[in-house]
Amino acid sequence: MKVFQHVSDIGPLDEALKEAFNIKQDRYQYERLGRHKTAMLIFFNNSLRTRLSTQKAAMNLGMNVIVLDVNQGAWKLETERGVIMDGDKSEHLLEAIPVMGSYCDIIGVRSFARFENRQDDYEEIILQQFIKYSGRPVFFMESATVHPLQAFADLITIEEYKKTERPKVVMTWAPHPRALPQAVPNSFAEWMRVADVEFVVTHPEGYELDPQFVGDARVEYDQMKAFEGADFVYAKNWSCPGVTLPDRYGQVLDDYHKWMDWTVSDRQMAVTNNAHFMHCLPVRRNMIVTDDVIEAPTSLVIPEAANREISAIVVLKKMLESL
Ligand code: AN0
Ligand code: CP
Repeated sequence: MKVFQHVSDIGPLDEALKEAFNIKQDRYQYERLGRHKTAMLIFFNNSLRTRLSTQKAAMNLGMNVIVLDVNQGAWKLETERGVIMDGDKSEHLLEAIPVMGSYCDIIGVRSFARFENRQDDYEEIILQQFIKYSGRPVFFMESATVHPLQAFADLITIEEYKKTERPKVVMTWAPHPRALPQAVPNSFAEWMRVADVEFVVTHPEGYELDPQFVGDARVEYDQMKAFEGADFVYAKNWSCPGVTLPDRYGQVLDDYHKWMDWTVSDRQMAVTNNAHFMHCLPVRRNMIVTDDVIEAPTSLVIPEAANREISAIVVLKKMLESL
């Protein structure tokens, strides 16, 4: 595997899941595979889970790991070609990327949407440059539009906790005071459409996700109706994807106070099939979800985060095998 961006990159999902559960039995069984190989994890944005779980995964595979926080100690990077660099940026990505590539064998990059220009974000201009100029396999650790390590961990978690062959999985938008990316819901939708689940998305009007991810998944604008009989509730806020409202791309459409009845609480959970609650974290309590729901025994947020180590091992293993 040379790029890990889309669900299709990992191959058949049943085989990827089998590999994940095999690794879960003994997460150190491939500790010789990564000997004398270096993983470089590059962060343009903050992280807790991705940073720790991916680092741990690489160490489990016997790799050396280098973590770079671009905004803490590295030179400020220009990303656009043709710019006269007379501002605060001391170095260009076009030099920095091959230099970083020369010190490692596999590169992971976190670079969120900038919300300046929808086309730039959706064309993944930063990650595409890493793919083109690093000379290394590149995996996405949340880019402008996708977060596949998260979606894979979510799928592993659903597979572990499902009580029926084909569970109903509801992804619900929830209120948030600041504009958040669409990467998590995009990838979750993309992966759920391939997985063997009944998938429903619910959000207020204006938050329609890009069709390349959500496809023809059922969209239900009535949140309570969407929750009926759900086996898993996956909450996430996202800003306007600019699909039905192109001028509002990356914005919070309304004062969040108006949408507080979308906060996942016992009221909505009561109409589900005793659903498990999921969220990728970090989560703002009593905005996205109430204390009671996230603390309930049916909440999966901690095992879900723990599965990030497993999804990262599967992905790094596949990349190591392709070197
Ligand atoms: C990010 C997001 O919503 O995409 C990261 C989630 C994994 N969340 C925040 O920036 C709070
Ligand atoms: N879920 C997730 O990716 O968390 P971090 O932003 O802390 O890495």
